Amino acid sequence: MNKYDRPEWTPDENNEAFATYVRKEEPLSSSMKKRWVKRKERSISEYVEGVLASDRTILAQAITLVESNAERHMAMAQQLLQQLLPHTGNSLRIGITGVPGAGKSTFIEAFGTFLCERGHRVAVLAVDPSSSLTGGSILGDKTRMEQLARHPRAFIRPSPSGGTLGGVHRKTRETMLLCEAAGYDVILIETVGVGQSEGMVRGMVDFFLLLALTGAGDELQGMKKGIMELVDAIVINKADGDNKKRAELAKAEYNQILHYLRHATKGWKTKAYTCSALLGEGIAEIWDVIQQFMEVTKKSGVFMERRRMQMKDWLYAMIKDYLETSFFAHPIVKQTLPSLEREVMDGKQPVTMAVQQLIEQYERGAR
Ligand SMILES: Nc1nc2c(ncn2[C@@H]2O[C@H](COP(=O)(O)OP(=O)(O)O)[C@@H](O)[C@H]2O)c(=O)[nH]1
Ligand SMILES: [Mg+2]
Repeated sequence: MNKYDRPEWTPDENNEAFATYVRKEEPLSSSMKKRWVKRKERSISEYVEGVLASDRTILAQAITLVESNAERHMAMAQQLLQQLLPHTGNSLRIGITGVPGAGKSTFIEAFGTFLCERGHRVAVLAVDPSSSLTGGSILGDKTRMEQLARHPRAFIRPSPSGGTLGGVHRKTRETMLLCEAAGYDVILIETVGVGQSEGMVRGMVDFFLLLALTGAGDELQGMKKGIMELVDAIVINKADGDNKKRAELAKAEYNQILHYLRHATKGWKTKAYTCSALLGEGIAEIWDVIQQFMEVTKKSGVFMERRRMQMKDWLYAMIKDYLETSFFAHPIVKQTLPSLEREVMDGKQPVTMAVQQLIEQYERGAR
């Protein structure tokens, strides 16, 4: 011990006759530190007020709450959503899909910035059903939307990871509602996983856009017709430099095929367009198309009807998800299923009978 660490009048050694001694400061143990640093938890009303006041820090924390898989947080998040619900729904929800490398992030950067500059407030979310494996997707992306991320009117949130009860789907929808309550009037949702998230995103947006590339011939062959029937516009990106002519050709090809396909939205003809997300060309035209779409579908009632159906679908999806989770977690199912599975695989029991047997046991146990 250094002589400056203690008063001169203390004895050299600690001893019983002397009740106090000066102890050298010890570093905080990690558990102490955790307790020290842990933020005081916000109350629901603090969240509500913060989100409604468009406080970005509180909005981000509210989203974290919604994304949490902890039961206590889920209960809080639901109370929060309940209170915010009257302030939601006032945005235009746009989904953007396309193969990796099509330029989705670059497009969102250009389109989002364009909208911010016109006075809109833009929230960007990503849906990636595989993100629990790969980790935050937008941030791991090559294109990081640096310009948009710095814009005071924009809010970017990477993809949540799965977990129980609706996982990614529920979290993205609820995050969207929080952003709306915070005053973001355009929500852009980028799909990241290929081929698994299109249906999910279609189920939560008003306008769905497919970014495509030239070399359409091959791509068209490989592209599932199904996706083309889900979208409200096909935008051939990278229409710049040498690629410009080919993009125009691809546009014509797509338009020809679209002619024979079912349209995703009643009363709206899905068409192909070109743009260069990199140069910002064609972006304003796409915004015009989306505004036309809004006008047409709001007038015809298709817009509101879709939103109502989306809520209904969401309800049923959540019920199914809940039942599935609770079924497979039930002790009787957990106990019986492995042997039943073997019997079915070995051909000793027909599948239907095995299912019936399992359900009967489960229902008896659940009663
Ligand atoms: N020439 C050109 N390149 C582009 C354009 N849009 C995106 N890219 C490039 O294509 C690559 C993939 O873009 P990214 O936005 O990350 O695609 P994502 O995987 O669909 O999100 C990047 O290197 C971009 O710079 C465009 O309009 N023109
Ligand atoms: Mg991307």
